[in-house]
Amino acid sequence: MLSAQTVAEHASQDNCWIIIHGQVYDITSFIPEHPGGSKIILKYAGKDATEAYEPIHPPNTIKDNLTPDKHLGPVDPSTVTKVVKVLSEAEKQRQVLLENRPPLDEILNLHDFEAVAKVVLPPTAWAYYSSASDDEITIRENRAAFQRVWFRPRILVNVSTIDYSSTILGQRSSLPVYISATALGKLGHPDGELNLTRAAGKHGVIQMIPTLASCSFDEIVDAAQPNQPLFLQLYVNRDREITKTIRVKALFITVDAPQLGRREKDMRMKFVGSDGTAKVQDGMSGVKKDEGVARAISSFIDPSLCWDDIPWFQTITNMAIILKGVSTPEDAILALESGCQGIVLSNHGGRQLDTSRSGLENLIDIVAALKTRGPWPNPKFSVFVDGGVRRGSDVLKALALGATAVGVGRGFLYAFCSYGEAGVEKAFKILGDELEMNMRLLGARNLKEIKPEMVDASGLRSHAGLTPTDNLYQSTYQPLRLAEFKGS
Ligand code: 173
Repeated sequence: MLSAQTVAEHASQDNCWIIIHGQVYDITSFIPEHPGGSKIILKYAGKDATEAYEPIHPPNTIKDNLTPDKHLGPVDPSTVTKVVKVLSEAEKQRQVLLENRPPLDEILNLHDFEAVAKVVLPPTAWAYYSSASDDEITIRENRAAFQRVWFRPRILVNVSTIDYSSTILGQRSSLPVYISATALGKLGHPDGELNLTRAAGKHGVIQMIPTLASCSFDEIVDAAQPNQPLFLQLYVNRDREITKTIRVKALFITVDAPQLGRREKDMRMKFVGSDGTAKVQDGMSGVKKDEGVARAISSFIDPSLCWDDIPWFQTITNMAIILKGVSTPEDAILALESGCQGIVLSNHGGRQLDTSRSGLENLIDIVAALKTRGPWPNPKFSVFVDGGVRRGSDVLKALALGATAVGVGRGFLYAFCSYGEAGVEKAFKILGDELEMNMRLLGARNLKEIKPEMVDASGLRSHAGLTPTDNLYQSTYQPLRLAEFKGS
């Protein structure tokens, strides 16, 4: 077994070993390729890098990027001295804020979690999670769209008992909501995605495991209750063989991200040091400036994925196949005709094609098109919506317009970043309470009684007057000057 002292002897650019999770790796040849730049790796040359590595790398990143001969075996734990991390002033302040966050009792809605997360998250985590592409118009439209749909409540219905439980892809769910995949949970909380798994297991909610979870697939499955259903998000890997090894109930294939969108909040973090001040730009560090956390780890995504590949997926799995990221009736019909079991109307939380429409708006055309091609609702074809869902009333609007269920990503992510598993449980409770009250006020006792007539979506297509402020443009634009008068 290697001793930590031996590892420490390999601490230079042309001879560099590091320790991650008790294993020693020779990363010398990988240094120039490291998407985060060479400087950051060299900081850990000859040392244990686990703590810095873990939150921003999915579990097998190092193994997948090095040939087996670079894996030098375990380090003798008795030789490793724990490095005491020196906290920056900004980090100390953040930890004080985290300790002093409002008690969970004071959280009244899902927006509150986001407000707390914004304060308590490390800046890189907040930037990665909250960022959306380009001018961030679609992310704002996702919220705005719900606000352009109005209720038409029915009165004098006996609403003493309300039941908002649902069945999603054949699985019982206590809410008409599932947890949508969001990557890199450990950036925001040491237990990462397990917070969601555990809370979901307790409350009968279904979690979609992200391809790029911080926790391994096995860790998540082990944290689940014996019969807890799980869905799986799939980014199709360039190496299709890897895809085969994964097994779950329903496969949500991401189809809106052949290349990741530019999330500029995330990208700019490369220019900020851990103390919040500007990083020295020496031009030599090898940092790819066009990549934030997300793009840096996205090179495995296969941009050649196309409709012709769907039959192949159908041969390797009996799971339901759902296409995540459909926006048009044309593609919805193709998905139906190619034998998929459903679609998610999603714009990837506004993180992909900016100024694409909201899933809620697309739902209208897509439901109309699907009605021409079979029974409606179609028990064999589910239509999910995600993006901007924060309230029980949002959920009801989507259901009224024909959605089978809705996905919530950031809403639950911010809940666990701020309060761990208890936060997620609270988020479920809030959504349940909001659903119950709104269904009572709407005159619907169960989800079947939520009808299209209960909403007025006539304004949904109108984007007039709702153009979001173009922040970047407005702060750089210089107004034209008027003609100058002599002597004035
Ligand atoms: O939205 C994302 O950030 C995302 O889907 C992703 C994809 C690849 C790597 C990391 C994140």
